[in-house]
Amino acid sequence: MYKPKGPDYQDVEGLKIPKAFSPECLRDSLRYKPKADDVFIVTFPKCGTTWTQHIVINILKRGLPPESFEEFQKLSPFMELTGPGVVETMPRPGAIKTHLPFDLQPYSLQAKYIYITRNPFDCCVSLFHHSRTLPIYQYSDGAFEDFFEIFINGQTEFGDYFDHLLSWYEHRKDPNVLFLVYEKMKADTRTDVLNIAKFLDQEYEDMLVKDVQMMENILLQTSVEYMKKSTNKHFGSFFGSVHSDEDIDNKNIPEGLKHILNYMKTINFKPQSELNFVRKGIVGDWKNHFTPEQTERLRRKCIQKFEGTKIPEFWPDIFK
Ligand code: PPS
Repeated sequence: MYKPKGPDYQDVEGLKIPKAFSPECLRDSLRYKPKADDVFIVTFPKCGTTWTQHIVINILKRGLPPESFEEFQKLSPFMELTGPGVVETMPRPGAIKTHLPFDLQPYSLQAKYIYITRNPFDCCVSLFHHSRTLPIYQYSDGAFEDFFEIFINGQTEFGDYFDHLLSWYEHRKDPNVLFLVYEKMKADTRTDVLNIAKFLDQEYEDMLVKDVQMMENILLQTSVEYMKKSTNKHFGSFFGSVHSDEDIDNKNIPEGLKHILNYMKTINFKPQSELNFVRKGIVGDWKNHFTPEQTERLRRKCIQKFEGTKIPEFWPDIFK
């Protein structure tokens, strides 16, 4: 029987995560108790997390981009990867990244949650490239036809795309949830930057309305081209390189990152100085990947899963 080959994952607490991640960091993250001033940026992977993180950080820093990749990671740690210790010591205001479905997300009515979704077709393509690009997945030879099966059957990291989205969609009108759509944010970034600012604090929205130049700077500093330059090199030096024991011990980095660097010593890969983490950042790249049969199958799955919701209205080009 045909068994599609997927990226290297592991099951922890019923959730698939990359095999390179520390299981303890995930377990500890699930037990994290949110603080009243916590802001979480939550997504299914590849739906616009990094973009939203940069927008939030630029707003919190009043128009300045993160000074360095290290500062970005400190201000916006990926909790399941680093472990929650880093969140406890995060400089505030900051914003915590997670990829958790609602039922697993550490939740408090006092904390804020920004959820961003993206159409499943482009999400599937983006996650396919992500898995091929990062050596930890051991998937550089992965085929799209295999990955498509993994995605449509809900066997990717962080679970089923549809269940993830539906779990947060139910909460889209909660006062402590801001629900965003990648394609809408792409079409009118300015409006969503203002929405995010207002959600963080009315003071930030007022600041951006008043300071037109600051708004322009933020739009520039969170553009795909700008982020390619500021991000991809750093991903290469971290996730595309072999690190010595001494280097790992000396690095002042969280346990979860050390776990990954140690894992990388156990696998074979060709080091790369740059990784295309910020890749194309466009809408509709799926048309370059899907066969007519795959398009029809995923469309049918969407219709079945989104029944009774207004989710198809997010993507009128796909669900005419
Ligand atoms: S991750 O690994 O889950 O954190 O990835 P995530 O950041 O959610 O998604 C990566 C995709 O978002 C694109 N991207 C952007 N799009 C628009 N504007 C900006 N500034 C931007 N930055 C990143 C990135 O290119 C990935 O999409 P694809 O389709 O692969 O290009």
